[in-house]
Amino acid sequence: MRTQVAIIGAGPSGLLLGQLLYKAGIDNVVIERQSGEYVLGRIRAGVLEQIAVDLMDECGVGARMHKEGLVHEGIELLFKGERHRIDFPVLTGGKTVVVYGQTEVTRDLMAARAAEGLQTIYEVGDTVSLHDFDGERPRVRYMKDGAAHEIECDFIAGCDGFHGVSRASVPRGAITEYEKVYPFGWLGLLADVPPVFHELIYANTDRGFALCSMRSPTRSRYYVQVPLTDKVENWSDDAFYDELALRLDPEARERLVRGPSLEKSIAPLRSFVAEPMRFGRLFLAGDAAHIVPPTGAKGLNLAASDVKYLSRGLVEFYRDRSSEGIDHYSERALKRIWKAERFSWWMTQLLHKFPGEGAIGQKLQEAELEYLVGSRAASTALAENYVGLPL
Ligand code: RFL
Ligand code: PHB
Repeated sequence: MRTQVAIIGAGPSGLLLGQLLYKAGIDNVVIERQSGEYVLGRIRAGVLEQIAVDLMDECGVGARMHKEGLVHEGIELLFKGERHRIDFPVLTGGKTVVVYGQTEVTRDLMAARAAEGLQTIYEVGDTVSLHDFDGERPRVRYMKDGAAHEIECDFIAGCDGFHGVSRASVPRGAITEYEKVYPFGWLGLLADVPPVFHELIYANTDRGFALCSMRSPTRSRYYVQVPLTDKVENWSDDAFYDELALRLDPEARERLVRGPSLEKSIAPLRSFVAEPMRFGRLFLAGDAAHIVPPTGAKGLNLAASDVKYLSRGLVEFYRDRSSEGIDHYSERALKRIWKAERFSWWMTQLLHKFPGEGAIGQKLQEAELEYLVGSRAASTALAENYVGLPL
């Protein structure tokens, strides 16, 4: 088989890239390890920056997002038992975010891909291998239903997430990795109950961090910080709600509606960047190149901005015969990535309980939070990062 761009991974990065390239007349094939249903079953991000919203529109898949997505004009910070609102439009000149689940983003992109008859090869397991991307004719090999296949292409886009094969295929000496692993995780629960509040609540408490998020007016997504040693099997739904309630203010606690979990899982927290993001004719995008702790809601949004830069570069290559865009892809993307890494790290260290930091750690966080909500300059810094820095 031959295509122009072989895309590894059918997560948001790979599907967004495929759709943007298709719109520009660039042929592409997506190769995914899992089944489509499996990909849709992973409950992840919930908050879209305007850049991600615009990209969905550019892909021609924005209709349902505009109908069902919830425009949010602020978040609440809860500390010392009280909530304080950060108003995005007031602080950022009118900007907002949209609450629309990654599952729905993925579903809309998969549907568009299927409707256009574009090729997605699912369920290839761990059989993908990348070849000759240091030359002009890269190839991707994989096994499907017991048969070996090869795709010849002009470029490979590694959109296969943190544990994917693309980054791992780069010679060790050609890549520098920066990593920080946090000493706790997030236990998340999804349930068909109305959210405790119409905006997201980020809570700093002496029992640890909690987040009240949502997917719709009838579906809630809640998280509590847990030790890395905790096992999800040992957290009953009741135990989860009991712990969440202890981390909320009295009003929110009062309004907390309990319901059976549709999904419950523990995610580790990590900051990670691999530099550069290009090796010959292989490009990395999204979680394949970088991870942020979810506290700043930046992971999916960074995937979107990577794809925006990369698709632009590839379109320029084919349409204008210019390699300027792809030559600067890594450098341009990394500038934005490092800013989001910084913001996500900062939100994480501000809101979580760090083992060993003790009472002074808690007091220092509370002092910073008080400064944050009391200073327009500090609130603005949070708001402009949360809604997304310009491209
Ligand atoms: P993905 O979504 O991991 O998709 C990669 C795809 O590649 C496939 N794959 C392979 N395919 C072929 N061959 C191989 N060898 C392969 N290896 C892997 C995988 O099966 C998968 O389908 O990466 P992508 O597309 O770059 O998207 C990144 C986002 O998923 C991620 O950044 C966000 O989910 C992060 N994130 C959040 N981001 C936000 O912007 N806002 C949020 O509110 C937010 N909340 C979150 C989050 C992530 C979380 N977890 C669980 C990590 C909340 C959580 C709890
Ligand atoms: C979510 O709804 O899953 C979510 C929202 C905000 C975050 C992280 C996760 O910062």
